[in-house]
Amino acid sequence: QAQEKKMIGQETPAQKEKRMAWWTHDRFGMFIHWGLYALPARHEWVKHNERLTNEQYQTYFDLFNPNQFDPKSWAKQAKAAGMKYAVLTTKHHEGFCLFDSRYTDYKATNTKAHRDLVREFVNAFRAEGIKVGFYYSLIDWHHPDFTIDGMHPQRVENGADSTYARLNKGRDMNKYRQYLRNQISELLTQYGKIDILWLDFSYPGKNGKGKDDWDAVNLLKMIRKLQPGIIVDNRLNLEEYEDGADFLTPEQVKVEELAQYRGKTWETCQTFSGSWGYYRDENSWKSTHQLLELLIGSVSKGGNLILNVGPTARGLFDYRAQSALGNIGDWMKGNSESIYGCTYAPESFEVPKNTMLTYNPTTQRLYVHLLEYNNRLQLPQYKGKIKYAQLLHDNSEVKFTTDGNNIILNLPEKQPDMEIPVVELVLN
Ligand code: H79
Repeated sequence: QAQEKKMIGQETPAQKEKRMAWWTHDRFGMFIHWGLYALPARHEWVKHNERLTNEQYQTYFDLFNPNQFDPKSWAKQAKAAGMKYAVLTTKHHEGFCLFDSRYTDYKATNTKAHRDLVREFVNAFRAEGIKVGFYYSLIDWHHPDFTIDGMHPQRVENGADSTYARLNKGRDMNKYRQYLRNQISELLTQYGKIDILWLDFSYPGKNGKGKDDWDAVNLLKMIRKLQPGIIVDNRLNLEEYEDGADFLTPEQVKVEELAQYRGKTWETCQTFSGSWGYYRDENSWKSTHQLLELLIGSVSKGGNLILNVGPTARGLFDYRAQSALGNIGDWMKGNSESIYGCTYAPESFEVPKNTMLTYNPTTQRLYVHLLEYNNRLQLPQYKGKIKYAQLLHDNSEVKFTTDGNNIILNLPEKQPDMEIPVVELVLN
């Protein structure tokens, strides 16, 4: 039954489960996309989208001055929102390094920041008991050896092979591969224990890049050797290997589409407003209800959610992000038991109308999330399966009656002051 796939290392499934136990339990993390793109404040792909040259982009390097950078405040906000791990962009596609790399001058220490921003992030989040992860872009639109491909800011639309060959004269991917290795090695040796490595991303095919361009097998071997406990995403293009990735990464996928990942190990990454970097004029901010649906929906399908913040160029979380995080925290304060350690419900429990279910296999509690409030909630075919019911946030009893094979919950007339109330069911 189990598909035979090649192996890079020799970890057993049981060993992998143990290595990933904290991550699977914790369910909820913070993504942080911060870089020079916070200055133009119109998408982290601005260099690509507007085909900016290195020279044009240099303005942002020269003016980068995050004089309100306070990672302790970031960490406190993440913790208050109930997030258990955080992943920071140490370098995004633009190539700018937030850390003090020996292998480039294109780094935060050479800007008005004059500091290793990655080190301060690591220290601040660790101090709050939050696990730390590094996002590192495989793509690099600044490095002189990274070849111009179909996604590069200097790409040519429908360019012939000969055109690309001419454009790439003098660029040497061997050197870039070594740079990649060197920098990842720095990140995994100079900052203590790193819990997650989030590499982004492969786009194999014509005018693309994939595993051979990164020397991905050897890169992953090095990563595992330097940090044996680390958890690595699936964007190295090593799909042909059983152990080429630790988790799948559905990006900005709708809640309804998460069902397809059931039974796999995955984390969906989501944004507040669409872009990942700070985007001043974006008007598509999700409501608290939508954000909570993403969190609950992920757990109800057996996965994690990593929710992104794009700090401003000065180093602050934008007020809209602060307020969204606060609202999530308000909900988590009363209801986090339906998130941590939870997964999808056993098949024998039908999902009641306008609800999402999560289940804690250890305590055997079933959680019914009331997306649209109705004080008489029907639990179809639940007769005989339930011992007791209560609201999760205040442990107040919810009485119920039977109607054929169904259970009817008699919830309070008026919705409790809670964005999405949760009923906790003690099972028979
Ligand atoms: O780092 C974040 C994104 O920048 C990166 N991965 C997450 C974690 C990523 N976003 N999208 N993609 C990778 C896939 C590429 C999408 C594109 Fe486009 C569509 C590139 C060009 C068109 C999105 C829309 C980016 C620019 C316009």
